[in-house]
Amino acid sequence: RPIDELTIWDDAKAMLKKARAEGIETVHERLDQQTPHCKMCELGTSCRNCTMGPCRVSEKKPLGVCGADADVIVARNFGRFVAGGAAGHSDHGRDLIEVLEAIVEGETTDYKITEEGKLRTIAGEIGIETEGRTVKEVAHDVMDEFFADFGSRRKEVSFLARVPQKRKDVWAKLGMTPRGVDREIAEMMHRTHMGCDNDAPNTLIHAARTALADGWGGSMIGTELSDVIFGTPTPRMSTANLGVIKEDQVNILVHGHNPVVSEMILAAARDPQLVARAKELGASGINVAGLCCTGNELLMRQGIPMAGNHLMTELAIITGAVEAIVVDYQCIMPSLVQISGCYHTKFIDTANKARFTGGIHYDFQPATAMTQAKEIVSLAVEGFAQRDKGRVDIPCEPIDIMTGFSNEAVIAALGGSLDPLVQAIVAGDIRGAVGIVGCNNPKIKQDSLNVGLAKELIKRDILVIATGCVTTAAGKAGLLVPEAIEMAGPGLKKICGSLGIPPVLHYGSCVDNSRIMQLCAALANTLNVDISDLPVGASSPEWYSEKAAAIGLYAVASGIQTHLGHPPHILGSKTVTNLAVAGLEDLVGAAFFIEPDPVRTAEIFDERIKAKRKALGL
Ligand code: BF8
Ligand code: SF4
Repeated sequence: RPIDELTIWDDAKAMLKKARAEGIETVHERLDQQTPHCKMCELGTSCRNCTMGPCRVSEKKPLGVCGADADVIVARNFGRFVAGGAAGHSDHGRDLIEVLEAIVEGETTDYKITEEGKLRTIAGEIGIETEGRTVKEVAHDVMDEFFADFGSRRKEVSFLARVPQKRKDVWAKLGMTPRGVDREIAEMMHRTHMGCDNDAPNTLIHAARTALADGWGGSMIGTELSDVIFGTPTPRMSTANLGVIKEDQVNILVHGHNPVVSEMILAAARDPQLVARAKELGASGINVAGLCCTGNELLMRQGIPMAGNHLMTELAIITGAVEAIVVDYQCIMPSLVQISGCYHTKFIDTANKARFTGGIHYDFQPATAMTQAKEIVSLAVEGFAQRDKGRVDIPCEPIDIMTGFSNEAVIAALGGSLDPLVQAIVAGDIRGAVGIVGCNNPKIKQDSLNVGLAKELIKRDILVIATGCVTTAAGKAGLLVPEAIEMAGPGLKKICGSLGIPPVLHYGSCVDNSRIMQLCAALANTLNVDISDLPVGASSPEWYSEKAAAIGLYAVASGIQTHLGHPPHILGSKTVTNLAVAGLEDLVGAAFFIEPDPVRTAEIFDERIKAKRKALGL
């Protein structure tokens, strides 16, 4: 396909041209090789769950060897897909509990409890005594409580304390209340074994329960403990696009999701000895820039620059100016090892659960984190001498962005409570809000929908909250700076203008979608309504991953209408598809809608927001 059809960005186009000139294959060429995809897999009607199969069901052959029909097979496949996403987020959350454990047990001094106040607030919310107790005592109990949230012995995960009672009643009635994070994921694997849950709607209810265990369990724990350990984000300025890579510096890209590794890399990169060594080798300093969600984590808390989102990860290396790419887990294309091999770039993986053949491996542990981080940064610094200056091409100047909108920061900006936001919604200056979240997908022109939808919504006085890979897209489009109010409708322009904030707020990584859930729950509690009564929506226009499916499903199950730019692999079952796009509305007060056009998507959100406002008497 011609490069102009692949992306809306000039920096991406320049690097795709360079890749083609240098004979380097990217995600786009590999997609072309894989197209057309298997139709059965696209429809979700192929099953490999046992060795009586694999089976592919169709009108001609409607049953698998065991007798499973298309509904059962599609529901099982989708259930496992969601479980994969919930597992990713939640295992990330568990890693934060383990870091907290290492702090409490005195195994590490590299990590600390930075936000004692937040730790005590969380403890109070989940029923842990804080009065007259030391921070370590409280942290110990929080750690135990969160570890227990992953197990089997609970009626509900701890953070359900945040959920409006009306919503909890909906879940209880449907058997959708998430009990333990690992339990729901394991039960999904059990249910989808041959000969278990052979009733598609029943499987989907459990898929929703699994997703809720992610959104209100694993992800929420991940976000909250990251704040406790690394600090609650506050508004700050930074920059984005490939221009953040610096020709005269040692460039280290952090990629993946968990701040546990990337925070330490950033701290090590500020070590005076390493900086001095970089200077000895002719660099002016050490530059740490972010990719994807671990980039978002560091951007929110430390203001590091963002080199790019999912489809920029290969292209960042192709600048030829990256000494090292340091990864933890999730969304790291294995092709990055191959592309690093075409340059002097060192590919360094840091998690035993996410190793890459051909990468340099560190078994990163809390007890040795800073020592390991310094070794990694040192590898990058020494690599500067091997850079081939003739192959360096940094295609643009960076663009300014504003970041750091945690709920705490928003409430502080509003003067201490959500009331001014509620008043702005009541007055109609802010008609509603939509979270645009998730990924890039090479099947879609990169960021065309992410940016297109954000622009259409703010025009209509609908506040946009961005997380994950949508962040860099919104940033590059100039939407994450206060001046972007010029692209917004009059009400949003007035409110954001008076607060000095952009009409698109960066709320963090994908795990941080839990911040949006918490905000919705707080708004619903303030108004004494259910989340499904709020004039809000969610969208993942260019999603690709299992995690995005889990996020979409927990949003819907929490009562938030959710848009997807393209369908998951469920269209082979009418029962499953109808449930997803309609039936769920009756059950949980929200459903998915699939729409590839951003203008039409904004219209659909607009209609829904109008109806919700009317029902609230606004
Ligand atoms: O968790 S948005 S491509 S990086 S899955 Fe991945 Fe999608 Fe990016 Fe973050 Ni989220
Ligand atoms: Fe085929 Fe049933 Fe086995 Fe799936 S579980 S592979 S449909 S026999």
